[in-house]
Amino acid sequence: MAYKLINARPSPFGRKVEISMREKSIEYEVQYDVPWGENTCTPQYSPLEQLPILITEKGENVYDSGHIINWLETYHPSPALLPEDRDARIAVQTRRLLGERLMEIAQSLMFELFRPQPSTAWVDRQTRKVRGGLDELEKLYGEYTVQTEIGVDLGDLAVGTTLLGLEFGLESGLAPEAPVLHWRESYPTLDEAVSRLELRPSFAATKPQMMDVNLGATVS
Ligand SMILES: N[C@@H](CCC(=O)N[C@@H](CS)C(=O)NCC(=O)O)C(=O)O
Repeated sequence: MAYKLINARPSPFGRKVEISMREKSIEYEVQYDVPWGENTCTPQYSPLEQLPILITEKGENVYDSGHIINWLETYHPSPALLPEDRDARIAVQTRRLLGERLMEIAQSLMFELFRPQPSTAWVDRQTRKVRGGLDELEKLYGEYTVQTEIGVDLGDLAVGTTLLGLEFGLESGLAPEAPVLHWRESYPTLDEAVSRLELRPSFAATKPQMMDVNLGATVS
């Protein structure tokens, strides 16, 4: 197998990379790792010690999901996950940006909530930012229809994996309870858009799985 993806089982970041590889029909094998575990191999491949990491045919290590996806778009341009048209391209990149940053901000909120004495000011600020991102995406998906019969774009990929990642976090107990993370209840347009994305074979084949880690204990 030419490509190896080092991934964490529940990772929305890794899922995003896997979906783009499946959409591009690129064969790969997956090696799972727990980046917070004592025996992690992650530092051998990435100075940032984060997953996912793609090991290419030439043995290069490509890390950070956004960079891996840009790398894949460069070396495997077909099918393109970004449209040619300039306005459409910017619109996709805006949704992508919101989806990617939302995951990072939600992670910052979750880690704070796991601490023995979370800072109220920090929790309020991150909660406001998550809500702001969700409000904006609800608006943007009201102006655009997900067309999963044709394919997915990098915006759908980032938004879908982030929102499904939050949902999986709550269901599995990996994420702490926080009302703002229950996005389906408050955002009907996003609920519908993500439900359509879940029908896409690349999404269906890459559902998050549990990992043997207690994030709360790790953080606190
Ligand atoms: N910006 C990174 C974030 C990746 C990330 O947070 N990965 C988690 C696993 S889901 C990780 O490796 N965390 C370990 C750490 O940050 O120390 C990306 O998009 O790849």
